[in-house]
Amino acid sequence: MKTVFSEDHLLRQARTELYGGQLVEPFERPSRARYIFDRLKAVDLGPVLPPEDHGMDPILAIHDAGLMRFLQGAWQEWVAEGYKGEAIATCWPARRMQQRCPNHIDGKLGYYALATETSITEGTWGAAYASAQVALTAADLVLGGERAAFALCRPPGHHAAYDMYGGYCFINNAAVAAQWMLGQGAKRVAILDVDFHHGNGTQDIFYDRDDVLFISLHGAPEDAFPHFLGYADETGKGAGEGYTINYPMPPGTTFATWRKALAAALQQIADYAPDMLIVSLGVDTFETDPISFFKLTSPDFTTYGSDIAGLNLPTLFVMEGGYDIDEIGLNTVNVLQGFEG
Ligand code: Q9C
Ligand code: ZN
Repeated sequence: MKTVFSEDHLLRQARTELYGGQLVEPFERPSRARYIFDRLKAVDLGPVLPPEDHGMDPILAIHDAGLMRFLQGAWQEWVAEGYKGEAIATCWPARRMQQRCPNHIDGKLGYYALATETSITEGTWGAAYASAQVALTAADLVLGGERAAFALCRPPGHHAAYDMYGGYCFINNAAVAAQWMLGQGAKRVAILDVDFHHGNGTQDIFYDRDDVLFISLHGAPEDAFPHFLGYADETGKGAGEGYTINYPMPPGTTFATWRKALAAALQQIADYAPDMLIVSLGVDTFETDPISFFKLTSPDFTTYGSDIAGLNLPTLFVMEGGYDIDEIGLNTVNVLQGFEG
């Protein structure tokens, strides 16, 4: 399997994440990508290619132009205000307040952020842009006839909604790739989100559409981030009714339970008969992930990679989360190797 990867992920080197009332070293850190890259090389998964620049148009086909402009300028505005730390939202347009974008950087951060753990830093936009180009270039490989490709994206994307960033995500790489596939001739695309967290951004983007089926397996919102989306009764709206499917699962969920949800999801994808499959691949379902509560073991990742291959669909894997960094390479590449059989 070919991988697409950009060193520009290194532009995102945040020093702080707001966690447990403290500013800690972010869980989403540059070494994640290096460990995955090292494992790909160690098992000789296949060639690693740089991204080709597809420009802004495929990104603006998914995201609000205001959000993209904001992400490009936020750091400069923050510094100009004289602030010393990294840019973090501190106030929100909460219930019964105006949904209008203010001028002040503090107001803009609150307007566009969906959570406060994710700081914006000097290189954040450059890394997010490169990550989206990685997904687009890997999508081209699948469009060009490859059985599968791996977009080693960093930063991740599935929490980024039409006009919101957060949960370590700025541009929804999987959604950008799906829309690109549709523009290049695919009639229907399925997105299977196996990251521990609900893919709220991807769901939001395609909620009223029937040309993208979105299925997510995740920690139940009662107990897990993003807390305000991902319930089983969210099934799409309008033309999209029935084309969003959620499998929320409780703390302690083991592979046996998780795999039953996956089997149901795979059947629903087969029934939908898409031209292509995108897997939002987060390995934070691992038993020792520091911020998650599922109990998958390293061999389980191989097993479910093989399950996904059973669909026999052209498949694009897009990297999302996974924070047990010592094992992130093994677990991620296990999925890809399991898929290849
Ligand atoms: N107590 C991704 O995996 N904070 N994002 C969780 C846990 C945010 C995860 C706090 C986690 C975001 C792409
Ligand atoms: Zn996650």
